[in-house]
Amino acid sequence: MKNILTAPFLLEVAKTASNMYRLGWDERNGGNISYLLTEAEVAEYLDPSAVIRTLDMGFEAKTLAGKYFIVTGSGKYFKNVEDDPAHNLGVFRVSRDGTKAELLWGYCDGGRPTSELPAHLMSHMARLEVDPENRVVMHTHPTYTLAMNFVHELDDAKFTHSLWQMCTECIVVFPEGIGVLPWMLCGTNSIGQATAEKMKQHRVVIWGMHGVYGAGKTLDETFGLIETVEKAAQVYMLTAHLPRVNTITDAQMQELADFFQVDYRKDFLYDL
Ligand code: 2HA
Ligand code: ZN
Repeated sequence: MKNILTAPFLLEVAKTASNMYRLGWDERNGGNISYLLTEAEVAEYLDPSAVIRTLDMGFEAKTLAGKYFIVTGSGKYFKNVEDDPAHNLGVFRVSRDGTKAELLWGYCDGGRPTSELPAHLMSHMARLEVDPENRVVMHTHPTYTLAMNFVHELDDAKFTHSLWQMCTECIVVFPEGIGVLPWMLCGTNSIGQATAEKMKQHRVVIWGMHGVYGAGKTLDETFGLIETVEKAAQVYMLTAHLPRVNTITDAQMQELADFFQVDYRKDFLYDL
């Protein structure tokens, strides 16, 4: 069996965490990543029958039963993942009844998956319904997106419209718009359910005055999605207090969406 520390999926999660840390998005233990793995991928490195510990998840993820994930650990720092994957990451399978995590590797100081596991797995369930190729859910605290939460109305259409206006390519990158939740207590099943509900329509969900969730087929795609939202929020925050001289009009956004043939949220354009 191959050494899991050389597994491309592990190396990519670790590299992504470092990248996000260096962008200033994930202070201290902020942020978490979950990545759905195939059994074949896992079996190259681990014996799927060798369960180290079984952890109660506190919710039911029935449609994920038997599925494998690599997930950042609770209380762990993105800063440290790359140097010490075994303490900061874990690989587990969701039990047959969907309520437990069967740990195969990692969390080696007795740790457990992120406290945001409900939001992660519930989001995976919601996204898989819409896109069977979805494999990644990422939570992070990008600075400008967070800043914008304090000065902009927390409304799906209005928040999306403001972001679309800030970078020409935004409407092409996230044509379905973004979902926005009010401030809610994090680490709970309720915020998990609310996130998953928004994830039925959007790959990006803002947690009001907390951070953002992104979902996608690959780590690259998901990171790129959040990066685009954050870039737009940065431009918004750098210009919000200045007189607006030029703007990307709704007609121009419509032209972009038509040209790139994306199915955009038409009700998020015009007269907001
Ligand atoms: O796990 O970001 O939302 C650290 C967090 C909680
Ligand atoms: Zn958070």
